Amino acid sequence: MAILPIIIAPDPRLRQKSAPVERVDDELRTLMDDMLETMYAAPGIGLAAIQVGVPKRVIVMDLAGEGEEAEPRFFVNPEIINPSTKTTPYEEGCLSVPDFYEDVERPISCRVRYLDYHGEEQILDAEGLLAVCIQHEMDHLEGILFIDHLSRLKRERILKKLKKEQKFATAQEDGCGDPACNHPGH
Ligand code: GNR
Ligand code: NI
Repeated sequence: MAILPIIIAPDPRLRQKSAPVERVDDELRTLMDDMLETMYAAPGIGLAAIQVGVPKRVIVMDLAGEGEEAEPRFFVNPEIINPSTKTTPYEEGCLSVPDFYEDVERPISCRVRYLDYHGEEQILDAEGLLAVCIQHEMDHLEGILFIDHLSRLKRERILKKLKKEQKFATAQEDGCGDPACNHPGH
């Protein structure tokens, strides 16, 4: 198992559309195991493969609370069949948009068809946090982030802050701790 680096916005890789998986084999299961370990380490409750740079339609999830028994879930080639017309807001976050939390309005429930860890077809009726998380992860497979559901002003503000933080982090790696540093190359 391995912890993989999580891609942070704005990074064009997060905007890719992920491709369907052709076969659920041991190689794919290794990816799913690594994704799960990466998600637990972050920590997060869901992770799409594109967040670790793999443009495949694969999602891992575990909604178990602290102190509860782990309940890992794996979704390959998921499809949402019948989202409810009724929607509800939920305060979302994203490992690729660290430290920002905003309400997003989504269908309150949905049915999902997918392949599980063993490549078996499954159907799941999702509501509550499960429905929120599945829809958030399905968005990732289309190159969509939760901030795309916000106003343009809010989204641009968040992306600007993320860009600035990453610039600062890079400057520090280069041996410069000054965020106002204008040296060429910073
Ligand atoms: O860890 C996560 N928490 C979360 C909270 C509310 C709505 C969605 C999520 S998913 C997120 C992990 C993540 O970024 N998955 O793509
Ligand atoms: Ni996310």
